[in-house]
Amino acid sequence: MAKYYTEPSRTFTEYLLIPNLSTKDCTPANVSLQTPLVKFKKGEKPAISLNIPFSSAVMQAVSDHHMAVALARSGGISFIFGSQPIEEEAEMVRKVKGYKAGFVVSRSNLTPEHTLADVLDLKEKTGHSTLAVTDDGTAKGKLLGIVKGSDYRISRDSLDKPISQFMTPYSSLIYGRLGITLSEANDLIWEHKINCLPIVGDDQRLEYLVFRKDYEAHKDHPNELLDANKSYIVGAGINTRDYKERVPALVDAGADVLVIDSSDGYSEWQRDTIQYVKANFDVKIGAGNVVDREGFLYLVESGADFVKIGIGGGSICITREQKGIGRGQASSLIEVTEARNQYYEETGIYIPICSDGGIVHDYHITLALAMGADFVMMGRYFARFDESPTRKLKVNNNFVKEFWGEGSNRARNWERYDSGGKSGLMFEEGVDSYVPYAGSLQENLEKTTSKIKSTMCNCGSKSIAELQREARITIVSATSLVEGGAHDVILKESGLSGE
Ligand code: RVP
Repeated sequence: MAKYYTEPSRTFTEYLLIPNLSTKDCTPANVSLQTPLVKFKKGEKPAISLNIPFSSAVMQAVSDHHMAVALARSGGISFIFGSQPIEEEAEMVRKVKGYKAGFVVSRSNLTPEHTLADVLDLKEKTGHSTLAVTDDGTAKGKLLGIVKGSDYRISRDSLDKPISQFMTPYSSLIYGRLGITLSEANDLIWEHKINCLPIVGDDQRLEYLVFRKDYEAHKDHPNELLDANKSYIVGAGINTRDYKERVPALVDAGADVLVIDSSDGYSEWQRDTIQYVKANFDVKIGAGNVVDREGFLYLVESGADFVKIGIGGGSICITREQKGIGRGQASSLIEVTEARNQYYEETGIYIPICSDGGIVHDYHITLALAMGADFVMMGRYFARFDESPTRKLKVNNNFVKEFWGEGSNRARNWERYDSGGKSGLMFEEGVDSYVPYAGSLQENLEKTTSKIKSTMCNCGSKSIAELQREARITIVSATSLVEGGAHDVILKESGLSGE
């Protein structure tokens, strides 16, 4: 006979946190959101920790190299989507690893033979007013000069004037040598009152440009998630089909951590994939998704460095409707956390849990952490920002961004839903949708993290570990849910949105 669970499967909205005593030192400024990303032994430190408990979903509409840089800059991690050709995914990883905070590869380049008309044309296209002049017009060519707005006068100079006649030539340029630190570069920028410092390698090759404004931005990101070489940390999605080709390429590109991306991770395919990676590479690997104790322990015993929880709760996910599998995210987390804590007591090995999908309100993140998650993975949340890879459109007079599920016809990521049969997507498990455009990642993250910290202070917790230990959580009744929002008043239009 089938096993029946006595408790219904519940989700975040059905729970609330009850405040604990807030001591005077428990202020948002004293709250740390640092959290382990990968497993570690009692008394030791994890090889990788996040500075904020946020990861962006392994999705075409969410995690490309731009998102990865922006999120790592704020202290979290992106997992670059794996539903693309291997070389393209590896290239995105390479771009993140090659991105030096503050050092940018020049994106507007011309040769000395180009003309003022070409300069104006490129400026119009890119919006960059500083252009590098190289022998071959590429970002890594021999640097021959720089053109900035003050080098020409549109009213006087003829449009066919060659760049060689008005650029600031290499011999008069202030430049830095490759290997210089960002703060040394900044000193040169200040000393010489310039806005842009080219960084030059052997044979006068242009390597990077450092802009005054980027240095300021760098100082605004104290939480940056960097590896030992000061490159941003990045993750990448893999599947259980082509891992023998995909993993070597991703490791070679510099991926710090991999994750097997699957809607149902309780499978021998996942075990084989983890064991292959562990036997051949020194790279961390997370696995999932599972929703119960058995699935969790299976992946842990297979060697997973973290485990991802959640089936069917994603905003664009229709797996529950299509296949009738899944579980409320809160119930999954509560059961898996218990298994994780017991495993820790028995073995002294702590396995981080990632709560994936179904975060609708910011407070759901705090609840997920209180219920035992070490970090969350979000798709919809990040899809709304400038940094997500999709188009921003105006629909019914509102700005929106496109957002589609990996199981939708649009993404055709059949490997994620693969049950070992024929390759190809037989039916959809995700939808194609819009999400309201919400602006920049940094601004939104600041707002969300300040809410989390504030709630943690209410709960008397200065760290996520403390919150997991001390939180008191209650189920809410359907009637008290109504009382939780504004009620029995006539709402005025408000410009201040909740999220
Ligand atoms: P959400 O944050 O609620 O948008 O959920 C994102 C999660 O949804 C992903 O991390 C993934 O686990 C899941 N997903 C992605 N595509 C699909 C689908 O098409 N069904 N589901």
